[in-house]
Amino acid sequence: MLKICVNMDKRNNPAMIRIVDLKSVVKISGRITGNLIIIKIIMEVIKAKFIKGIVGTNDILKDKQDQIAFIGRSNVGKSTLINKLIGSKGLVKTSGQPGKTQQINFFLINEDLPGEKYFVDLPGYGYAKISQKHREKMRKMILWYFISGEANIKKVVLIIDAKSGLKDFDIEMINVLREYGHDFIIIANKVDKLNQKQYHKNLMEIKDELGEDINILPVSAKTGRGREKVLEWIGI
Ligand SMILES: Nc1nc2c(ncn2[C@@H]2O[C@H](COP(=O)(O)OP(=O)(O)O)[C@@H](O)[C@H]2O)c(=O)[nH]1
Ligand SMILES: [Mg+2]
Repeated sequence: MLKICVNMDKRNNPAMIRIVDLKSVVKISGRITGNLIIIKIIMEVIKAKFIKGIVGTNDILKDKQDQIAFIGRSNVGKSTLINKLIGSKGLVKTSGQPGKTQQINFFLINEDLPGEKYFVDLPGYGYAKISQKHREKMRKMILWYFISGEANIKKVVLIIDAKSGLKDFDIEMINVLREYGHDFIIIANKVDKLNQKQYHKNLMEIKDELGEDINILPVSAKTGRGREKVLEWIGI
């Protein structure tokens, strides 16, 4: 919770706006239109720590804390993106061995600060070198997390590779997220690998496939492009 105090002058006009807790606020801008005060507050990830990894039902799911879920196929850059968002190089293990993270990992973001929440890193799906049986187990665990209703999922970040576009698993996930009413965004990562022409072509194709109402953001976890927009959407 962010506390904002507005001191009124004698004519009841807002004379001074004071942000009480400034610790995770990095930029504030404001304007007054008529009797409306519009304030834009950009916040930052100040701290992040690993809490635990789970493989099924667990007490942490019942925690009242909001969860922001990150999901994507193996190797789309999910770990790199989470690290970029939290400003850490190595809290989330990126992998020369994709598919290594086979748990649902909970990270606590901005503990005791406004916007405190969990980032939940789900296992990457589709790593070629694991057995079909194991892959199916991962798929079921991912679906259980979104369908069971046990987790307090506030928002979902679905990451795809902007170069290779939508795959079967992404479509399956999007259908599940729509069906269960989750608020989600699609991040087209690795746009730094595309030239201008490919960029427009690939983004158009994705939009054509999913419909105009879809929330899609071009991002590069490598260069940091789109980072602020993602944080803003997440509600940091
Ligand atoms: N060019 C480029 N490479 C990226 C980007 N994000 C991740 N990568 C690379 O993609 C590979 C897989 O990244 P990782 O975060 O481990 O993927 P994950 O399996 O989805 O967690 C690594 O070699 C990363 O350095 C990006 O935005 N641009
Ligand atoms: Mg990973």
